[in-house]
Amino acid sequence: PEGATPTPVATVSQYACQRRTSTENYNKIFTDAFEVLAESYELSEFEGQCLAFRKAASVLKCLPGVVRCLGDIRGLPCLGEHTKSIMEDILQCGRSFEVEKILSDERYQTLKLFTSVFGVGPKTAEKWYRAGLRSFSDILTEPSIHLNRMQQTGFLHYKDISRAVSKAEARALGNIIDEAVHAITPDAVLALTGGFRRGKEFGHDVDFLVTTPELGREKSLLPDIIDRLKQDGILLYCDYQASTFDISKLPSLRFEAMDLFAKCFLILRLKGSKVEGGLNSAAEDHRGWRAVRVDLVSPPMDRYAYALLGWTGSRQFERDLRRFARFERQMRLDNHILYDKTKNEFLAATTEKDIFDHLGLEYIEPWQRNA
Ligand code: 8DG
Ligand code: MN
Ligand code: MN
Repeated sequence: PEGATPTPVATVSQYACQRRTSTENYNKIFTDAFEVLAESYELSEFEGQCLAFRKAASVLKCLPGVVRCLGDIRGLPCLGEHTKSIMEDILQCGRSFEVEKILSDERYQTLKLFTSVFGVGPKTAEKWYRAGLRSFSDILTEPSIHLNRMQQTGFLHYKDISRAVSKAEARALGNIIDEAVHAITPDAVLALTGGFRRGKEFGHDVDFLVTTPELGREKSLLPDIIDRLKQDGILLYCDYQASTFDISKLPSLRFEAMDLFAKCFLILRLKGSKVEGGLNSAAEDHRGWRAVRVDLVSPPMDRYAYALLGWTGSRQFERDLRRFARFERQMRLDNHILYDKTKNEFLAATTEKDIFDHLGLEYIEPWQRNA
């Protein structure tokens, strides 16, 4: 209201790694709108604008309540003129016309549909769109289109894979992986990572980190797990990438988001996943199983803390950890190492807390990393 004294807002950092962001998002109406804009810019390869909207959404996600007027966001970082005008529309009309225009755009709709298939990235989607294809049946009946194995699997299990994975299903998969790794090596170390480690109720996949205390022994771990899952008859798809990580070449490593550890992107057959309350889809009740995406990464034990921190996410949290290290500490952080450019040395860490300490950051619990 007119003349109201502005409420003092505790300073919110521009870095997600200096904010605590639980899974509770009071400003979904705004962050959903920003995500549409970010996706639209991403599909048009406007990286800067895409990132700007992702950053803005991330800032709103850490707020302890609903934004009711533009005054509520005064002083917050990462909210520019464009984001504010979108918020103003939503505050005034309950919706944003710019977002609605994107949502009804044929190109956006088609690219979103195509990239929702496992194995189809923005480039392939764009190529199909330019060829005049608009639907799955267009793609599947077009004789000139060759689908790779990943895309064939994506179409085959489309319904299952696009349905969210529940916490109960993640737990059931955890038990399956746990049994497999410990049958292979009793001293195996298994950790849940990704969104479920951050306390999310649903996810698009389930992410795990597996390793063993014996250095070098982890090299055969994923192939052995994959063999077991195959023998158990639950392996529907497997894309295994062997490690290209070489510690002796560390100083020349490029610092980037992708890591060099052994990993595999799987689709597993999960039996009897009953949702409490019995809200199973008819198809699942009929079959008694569903297909689920599972990611496994297997770093050597001395890289455990960095890998765990890197694979826990969220993506925005990871991005800002790296940005903070670089611009505020003259350090380089990635999934393998933390390097201090001033001291010219690699910093050792056995826990995530060690890494936060090196960076001079307060420890942020996994469930506070939903930036
Ligand atoms: P969701 O599955 O519930 O949708 O969310 P999520 O668990 O946060 O996302 P994710 O796509 O499964 O990624 C989890 C973390 O793993 C994320 O912080 C990024 C990180 N990650 C890497 N390397 C790779 C990689 O090569 N592929 C993928 N997909 N994720 C990677 O550090
Ligand atoms: Mn995940
Ligand atoms: Mn994943």
